[in-house]
Amino acid sequence: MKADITEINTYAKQWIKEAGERIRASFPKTLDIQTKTNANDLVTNIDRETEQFFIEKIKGTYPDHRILGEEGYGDKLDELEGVVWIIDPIDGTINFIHQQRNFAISIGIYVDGVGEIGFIYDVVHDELYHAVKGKGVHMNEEKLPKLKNRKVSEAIIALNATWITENRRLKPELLAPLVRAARGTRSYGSAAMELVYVATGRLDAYITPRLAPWDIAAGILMVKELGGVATNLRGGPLNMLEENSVFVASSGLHAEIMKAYLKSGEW
Ligand code: 2AM
Ligand code: CA
Ligand code: CA
Ligand code: CA
Repeated sequence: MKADITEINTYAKQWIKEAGERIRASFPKTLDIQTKTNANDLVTNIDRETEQFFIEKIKGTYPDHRILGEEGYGDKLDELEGVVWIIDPIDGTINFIHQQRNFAISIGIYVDGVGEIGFIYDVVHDELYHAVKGKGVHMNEEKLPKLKNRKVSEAIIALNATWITENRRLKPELLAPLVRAARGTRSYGSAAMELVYVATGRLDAYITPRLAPWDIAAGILMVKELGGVATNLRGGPLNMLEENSVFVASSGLHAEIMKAYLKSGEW
């Protein structure tokens, strides 16, 4: 069976807009918030309901498609054959709870392990970022230009300071020279939005030691489609079946940071 990418794309867009409408409609209501692995690892009824909404739609239309979703209502996968929807129903749950902004729905659609379609929906701003392999990236109807290459000295780099404390996954002694050399650092608390910001040029790079496939499945397609590079911190490929460290930037900046700051491989 050959996947009809155009049809899948049309349905996905319709469903993600509908899911966004439901999330916006939930704002006045009280959230049911629960913890997962620790006191700061939160999930709400809206995360769960949104994932279940997508699963019902996908399974109802495409019973043979499989789903990898953060909240666990999808399938258990150990390979990526066929059509796989990689879904984060709300990326940036803490922001969703505390700020009602800086969160997004993220969906990557992979066929036999190859990323074909990526959607990241900034629900609050009604901004739908949409990549189709070989056809570029759009924000709503507007086509995004290719990434600009900036030097480290002119770059804004997304980095979360938590990672220098938590098991020192980003070693301060390795990171400090890069932080010092860059124009600035930022942290937004939503990997999907940080990847979108790299795609739009609001950020020049994003470095983080641990993300799940649903955090990055859509966003890395956008960055790559615009000429950027997405690897792990060692410069190797990203695996959509396990957690990865992630380093994303325009190609020149990626090479410069890899060579001058991440080269030691002590990550
Ligand atoms: P979430 O909001 O969907 O949980 C916060 O800096 C970013 O890291 C968010 O994209 C968040 O996604 C993600 N995140 C939170 N907990 C994580 C974990 N245990 N492993 C990997 N990514 C995580
Ligand atoms: Ca989560
Ligand atoms: Ca996430
Ligand atoms: Ca999530």
